Amino acid sequence: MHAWTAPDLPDLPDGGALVHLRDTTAGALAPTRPAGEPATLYVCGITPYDATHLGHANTYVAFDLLVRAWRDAGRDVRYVQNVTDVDDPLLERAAETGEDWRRLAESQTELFRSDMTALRVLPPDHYVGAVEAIPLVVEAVERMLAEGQAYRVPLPEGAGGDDPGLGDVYADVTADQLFGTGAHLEPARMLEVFAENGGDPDRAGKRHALDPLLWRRTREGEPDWDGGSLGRGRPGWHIECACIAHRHLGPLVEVQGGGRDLVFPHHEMSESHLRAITGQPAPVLLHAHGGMVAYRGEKMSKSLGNLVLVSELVAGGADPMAVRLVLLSHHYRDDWEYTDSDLVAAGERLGRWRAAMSASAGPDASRLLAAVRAALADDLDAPAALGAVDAWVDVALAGGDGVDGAPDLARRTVDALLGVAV
Ligand code: 5CA
Ligand code: ZN
Repeated sequence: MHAWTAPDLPDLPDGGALVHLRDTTAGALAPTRPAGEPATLYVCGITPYDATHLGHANTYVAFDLLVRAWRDAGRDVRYVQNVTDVDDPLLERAAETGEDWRRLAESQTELFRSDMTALRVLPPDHYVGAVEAIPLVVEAVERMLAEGQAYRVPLPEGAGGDDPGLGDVYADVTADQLFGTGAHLEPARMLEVFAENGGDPDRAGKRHALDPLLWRRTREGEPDWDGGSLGRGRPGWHIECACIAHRHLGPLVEVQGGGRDLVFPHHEMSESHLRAITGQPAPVLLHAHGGMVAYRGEKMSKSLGNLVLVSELVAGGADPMAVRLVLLSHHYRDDWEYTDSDLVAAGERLGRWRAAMSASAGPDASRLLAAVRAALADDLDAPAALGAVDAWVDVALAGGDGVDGAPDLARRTVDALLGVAV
């Protein structure tokens, strides 16, 4: 499917530094690869059954900073994002409201595109829907079955359409020696989190309670597709991301990203599937996860309904760049709670930046550029970058240093590196 229109990316002098990210698996800061190596990034996209809320936006703006810092450092970035345009929560929401599931997915994906455009998020190079990826999934699951990494589970009564003999297909987690080494959870905790996040530990006929679904055969009232030797059905969630990442990024995903709610089971499972597909023990170099955004005391989530939508803030008159500044004022890995006063403060900050950067002369901005680059290279420390810009703006508004063109360099710095157009 198509992504969205790319915002302009102004040129900056020289180039940025090597970016370090905190790797969730290692629990430590780790260098990304140097210029010369292709930069491959996979970020888990939305399940389009409700519009973009600030939690989603926080995740995509965080990885947008990574893309910007990498490009500034001269890396050749290949960025892939998926859309989970068929899955249980989407089908359940469509069934509840009586809306056609395809129309729901299309309309919410379109709203996401317009939100990302408003927030000046650079689009992925490949934006791929789960439905589009079905042939890849079928091929991978057929191979996993043939190689003994997956197995069939008999269907409940009435499932399977015309061909109930073929079962659903599950991955065998015990076939992967490295399963569990991503999230480092105790077995009991793995079971709990699995059950809370789309897993089915109690499904009769599975070999292991944690085995994840790869292919779900036809069910009454659910869409299904040709599954070749698997029989008609639809893809599981984790295999979708593994297949899309492998197809578009090749054997090594340098960074796999998403919100922290995806550490387990989603990223544990999808990396395990990637090991099965590639035969490589470490198909993901770094796992990076954003914190959770809350509202009114709880994690912002579609299922709880405590959403602050980007589109509603903008429709209510908020400047999208102020919304972006709200997000950037928190470190991407921190958990935080949105309040309306955050937006007011961000609007005031934006006003000060605009005033300072519209002048023709101001304080030398080359040190500002270096400070913003250094902040981003250090685990995408946007709050530190905003602090450096604020310091420059304070001096500028106080009438300091009349260097011709300095405000223009400051403007290009915040646009290219922070995605804030002033
Ligand atoms: N389609 C899957 C990933 S393959 C999915 O998780 N979709 S989602 O719509 O539920 O979430 C999209 C992205 O937003 C994920 O990276 C998720 O981790 C992140 N996210 C969801 N809720 C929040 C929140 N409250 N705060 C921060 N990030 C969030
Ligand atoms: Zn995913």
